[in-house]
Amino acid sequence: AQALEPLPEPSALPAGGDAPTGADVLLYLIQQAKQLGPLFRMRAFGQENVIVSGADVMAELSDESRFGKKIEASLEAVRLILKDGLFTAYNDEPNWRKAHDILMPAFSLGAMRDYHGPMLRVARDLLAKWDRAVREKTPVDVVGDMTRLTFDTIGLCGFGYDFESLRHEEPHPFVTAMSRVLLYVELMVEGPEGGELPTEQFHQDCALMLDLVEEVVQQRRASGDPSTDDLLGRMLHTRHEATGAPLDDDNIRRQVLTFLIAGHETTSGALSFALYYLLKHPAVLARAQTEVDALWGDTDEPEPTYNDIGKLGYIRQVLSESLRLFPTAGAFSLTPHEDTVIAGKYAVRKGDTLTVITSALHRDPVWGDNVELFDPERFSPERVEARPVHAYKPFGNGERACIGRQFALHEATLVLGLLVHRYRLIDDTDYHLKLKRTLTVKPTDFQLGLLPRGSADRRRPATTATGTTAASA
Ligand code: FDE
Repeated sequence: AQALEPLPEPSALPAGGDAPTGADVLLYLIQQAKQLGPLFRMRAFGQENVIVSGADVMAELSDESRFGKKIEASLEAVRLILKDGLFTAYNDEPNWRKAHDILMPAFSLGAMRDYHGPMLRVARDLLAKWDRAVREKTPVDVVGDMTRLTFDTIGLCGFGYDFESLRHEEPHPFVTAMSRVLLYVELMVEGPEGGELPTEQFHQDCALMLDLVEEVVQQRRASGDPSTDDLLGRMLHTRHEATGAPLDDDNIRRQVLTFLIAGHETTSGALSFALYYLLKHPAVLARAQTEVDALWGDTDEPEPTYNDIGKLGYIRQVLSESLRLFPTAGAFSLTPHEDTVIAGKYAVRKGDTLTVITSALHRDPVWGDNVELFDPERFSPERVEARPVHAYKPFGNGERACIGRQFALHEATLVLGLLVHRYRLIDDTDYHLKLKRTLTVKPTDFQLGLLPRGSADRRRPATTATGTTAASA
């Protein structure tokens, strides 16, 4: 057997000696991974993590007989509000299996057919809002509006509840409270800036969120609707097949909160990054537009069907590539079931936190020589086939992987398709990507100019800035 070695560690903290916080942590870890390799040890904020960024190591850690999800410090903090909801439940908490089994059918491909209509309704609210911006010649706030869109979508599809945030200027109070709660959670882990945690505010915000959830549940109960077509219906009216028990009321509240948070934060970030990359890569945008034009033709009122979404293969590649460079759920953590040795030479113990920095994994050398280059061709079917499957984990791993994956991809493909079909994207402000992180990572201060596309745009063969046709580029 190979001799054991200590894990590499960063030699010193970056300039200033302070541990980086917020979005800088991510950039710092991506940088360190490039220097220290696929595995290294990181001590910060009183915690010790093994940072994982190599595709080979990820393949090893994907073995669920040896490793499982770890609720590390930040998820432990999120548990203050989400308790034993799916995202934050411990693996051995009975409510995880129960809710997982009850809710899985609500995320099957078949279920997506039912969500398509409400998704389209919300997408049209977005188009109405952005058409107004076009008429008034004002730029749009991409992240704000993507957040409104994804929040309204999960509300309507999951719970039959219309938050109507796209129809209002102010962000929804739930979203405002939630952002502060996520910030608070981050401060709990990384240490409060002024020395004090805004605990009073935190409790108020949690109460506001739980009240709203209560209202959503009560409205459904009062309607007497016994259907099990959406998440809430399934939670209220199905029993766990294995045990015959339904979900209890407190757990239902935690699941609704979980879906409202998980269902919109990550998806809005993914859409925002995709728009950013489309804005900065005219040849890619032109090719995406060629794809939607071929499907929907020269009309301002396309009627996307459920089946159309499966035909938007290139738009889907754009999303996949955006999620490679900036997976919006930036990390997930695993722990070995028993003391063990990884990568043939590093000893790790049961309970240790092995944190996969997904954006660093997605820059492993298996991705080629130019890992920073945005190139949706990486996700052409042949190239996906040729790559080790565990090199790409934007939705986490194994049993605890994202239950909302198909939902998020259907929604995001539909919306991106509609947007590039309808608008030209104008970079008036020469936007430079700036990141913001609270639990998830997103662009920030991202203003986008829009012009309507007309028949002339749709007829013209798509050309790139350098004049080659996009389809052959
Ligand atoms: C989950 C998830 C994950 C894992 C985490 C850990 O492991 O820790 C991840 C990575 C994710 N997710 C990601 C994502 C991205 C996107 C875009 C999304 N995501 C979306 C969504 C939507 C919805 C509704 C969701 N999502 C949900 C969810 C849930 C519930 C969960 C948990 C699961 C379990 O069971 O655990 C998740 N997600 Fe996601």
